[in-house]
Amino acid sequence: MRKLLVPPAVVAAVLGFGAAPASAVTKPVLFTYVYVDSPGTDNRTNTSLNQEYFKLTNQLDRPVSLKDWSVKDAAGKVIKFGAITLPRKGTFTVHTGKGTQGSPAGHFYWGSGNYIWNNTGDTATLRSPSGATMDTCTWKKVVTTRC
Ligand SMILES: [Ca+2]
Repeated sequence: MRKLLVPPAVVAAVLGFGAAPASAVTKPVLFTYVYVDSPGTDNRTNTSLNQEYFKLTNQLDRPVSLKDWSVKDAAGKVIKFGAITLPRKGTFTVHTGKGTQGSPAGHFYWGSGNYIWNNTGDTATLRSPSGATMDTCTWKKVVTTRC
């Protein structure tokens, strides 16, 4: 019986070698920044509360709905998002205090009357509607940093 010899290049093409890998984005939305310590005294004014915030960034090249996604701190305080959509590669800022959702554009408000993020250490956890952990950001000292 005659052997069918297949040139290596053909085998590679059939198996998909050399093609761009289908890169799965494991974290479509990330914590990119936390500001856990409001400037000045923690006097619980709304201005001070809103100077404590975090940022979420969409890694994808398409919009992502954050409806029913949630963020919680280590103590279990939770914010669940309503019908908001992160634009492609877009970033939202979520402030601790009160404000008009989406005003200015890209800014949202936890609506808390007290600080959420512990200055000396905490963990922010982002969850999808199914409860899957999508990202975390942990700090152990006062930080103004990227996650
Ligand atoms: Ca704080």
